[in-house]
Amino acid sequence: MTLLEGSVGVEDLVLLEPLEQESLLKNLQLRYENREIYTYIGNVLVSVNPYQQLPIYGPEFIAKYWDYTFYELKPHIYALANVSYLSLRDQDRDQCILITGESGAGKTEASKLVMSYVAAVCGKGEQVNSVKEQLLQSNPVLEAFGNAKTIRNNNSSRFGKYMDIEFDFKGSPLGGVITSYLLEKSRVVKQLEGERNFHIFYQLLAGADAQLLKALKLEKDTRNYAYLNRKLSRVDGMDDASNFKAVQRAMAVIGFSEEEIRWVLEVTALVLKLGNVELEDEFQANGISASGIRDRRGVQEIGEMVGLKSEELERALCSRTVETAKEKVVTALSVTQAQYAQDALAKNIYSRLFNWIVNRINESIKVGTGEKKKVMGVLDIYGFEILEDNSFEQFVINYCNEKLQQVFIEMTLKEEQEEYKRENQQGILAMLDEECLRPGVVSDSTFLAKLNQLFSKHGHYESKVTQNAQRQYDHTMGLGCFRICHYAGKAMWKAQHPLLRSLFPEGDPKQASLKRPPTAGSQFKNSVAILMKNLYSKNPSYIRCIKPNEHQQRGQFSLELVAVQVRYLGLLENVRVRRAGFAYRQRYGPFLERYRLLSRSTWPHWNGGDREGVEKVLEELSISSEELAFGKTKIFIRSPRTLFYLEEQRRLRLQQLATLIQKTYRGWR
Ligand code: AD9
Ligand code: MG
Repeated sequence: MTLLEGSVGVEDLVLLEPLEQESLLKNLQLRYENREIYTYIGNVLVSVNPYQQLPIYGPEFIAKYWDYTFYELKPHIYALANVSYLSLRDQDRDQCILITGESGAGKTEASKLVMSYVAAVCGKGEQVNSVKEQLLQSNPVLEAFGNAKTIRNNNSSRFGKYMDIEFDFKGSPLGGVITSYLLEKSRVVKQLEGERNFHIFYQLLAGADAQLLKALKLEKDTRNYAYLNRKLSRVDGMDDASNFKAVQRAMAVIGFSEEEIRWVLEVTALVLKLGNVELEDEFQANGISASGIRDRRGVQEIGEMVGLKSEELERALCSRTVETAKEKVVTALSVTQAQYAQDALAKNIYSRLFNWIVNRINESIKVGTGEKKKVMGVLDIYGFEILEDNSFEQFVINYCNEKLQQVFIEMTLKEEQEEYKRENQQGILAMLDEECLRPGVVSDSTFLAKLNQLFSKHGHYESKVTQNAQRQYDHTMGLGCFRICHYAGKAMWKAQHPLLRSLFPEGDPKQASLKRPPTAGSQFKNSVAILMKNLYSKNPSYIRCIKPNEHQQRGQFSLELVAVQVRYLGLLENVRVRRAGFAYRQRYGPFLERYRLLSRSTWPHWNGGDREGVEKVLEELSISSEELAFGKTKIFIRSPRTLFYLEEQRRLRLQQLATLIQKTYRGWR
């Protein structure tokens, strides 16, 4: 359990010799094959998805990582969570944990591990425990409504999530705020082959008892629903029925009333039933085609369930009202247009339901404004996706990922600079110049320019994807389907159903305005901008997730696939930047604890200060002063070689001590 463990590669990529793309990949592979999925780049955690339950997350591991400092144990997500939590609790610094990686790389699992670690170590007591429980139970609920099986991931997040967990001054959790980003609502009406709709639909059909199904006028068989991919109803290893029970329990724990839970299920059922409404050509007058509803039963059932006149719904689907300041024009829609309106309505209802659920959870977990809070934000977005045909949704997903990459670059660099500044005002920057791997690095902006240069070589990340996506984006913006939604929204507001009605406030004549609502694209851009600002104000920790193979299989490590990710995550550059400064930095206390056995002055007893102790040790080992910088709270070591040397000396010394003890022991006998 050291920084370096020969047989399983280095635990910190900063120590890699030689440092190249190939050795970096090999190191990750070697570790992966030895079930070491975590590796550091300094304080950044690289995590390779194991696709199997590893026995490293139990309470005994939580206890261990709680007791030790960062570099004393093997790399672990708990170590990162621990540092972040302690910095929040003891240094009063707001935190954020940024988790990136492509679809299926393990971001959502990582975010849950962070949350469960923090929940396990922060605060005690009945009140605190119930807050923790509410925060943790938000996960199954949001996953049921916001995750789906995709080709890449059986439990793929189809929305972005940022969660602030708020603590009091002692570090006990008070509550939190969840922000969700643009749900992929097109999935509600259409899925690719091999993919499913959102989990909740299958959970509901599989898990509801006969009575509930009857009340919701649903049939158990997923094949009866046009909006569910008929070829695919089950996912291996996923128990929809028992997950349904878990979701209902979780909602109750969070504080949804029985009535609210029923409303949510009714609106979910409504979406399924809406998809089954069949439209047909009704009449052909003056060469204009118009649509009508083939079988009124479905529409009537929907109407009964949500208290809406079926004519109202029919009108919402089959005609369009365009309002201008002066007049109101009603036009009949062709079948194709009506089907479009039908899908748009279903998508709208579902995505608004999702937002309502997020808001409802927030109501339960929100913290009074009067209290002074410390905050830990956890960001888990949908992963980078490159499909044959990138749609608006892929653009949004990738846009968010790119922004995040930008945050990562800027913040890691800023952090490096600031640590030098904090620790030692002069000297260090000058020392950087000569020997470092990237000479001439003097400011954030030159650093950044250099990195930009490096990144632009990986053309598919920065330029090509962005440009393609931008075209898609502009195209989508031009569609302006809002008017259709607008009218359907009015019809939904007329429903008696309290939840459904509240999802469409624009239907209220008192609220009605002709102002064009902001487009999804501009809303998203704004919310990402707010998010970025929020992240910049916090102390960041990074988890870089890597997907080892395309088959969701344990034990398979595809060098090519990982190489692509290592490249666009910029891991090699990350290690270089880190090494350009000092490879290793550690607070004096823990460093002395580890190495004090190497000096006669500090072993076996040392009564002086930590920093003086460290000086003594390094002096006695004749480590060149060029290799070292003494900061205010930390020792900096320039090259990995020096650290290798220290470690080797320590190993020899431990052996020596062991022999000594054996001899003494024999002597006693
Ligand atoms: V997406 O962008 O939302 O499509 P994620 O979130 O990156 O994606 P996720 O966390 O959902 O991926 O991980 C995918 C699957 O990998 C999980 O459902 C688990 O089966 C598996 N996984 C991920 N991390 C771990 C882990 N630490 N231990 C065991 C894991 N299994
Ligand atoms: Mg996810």
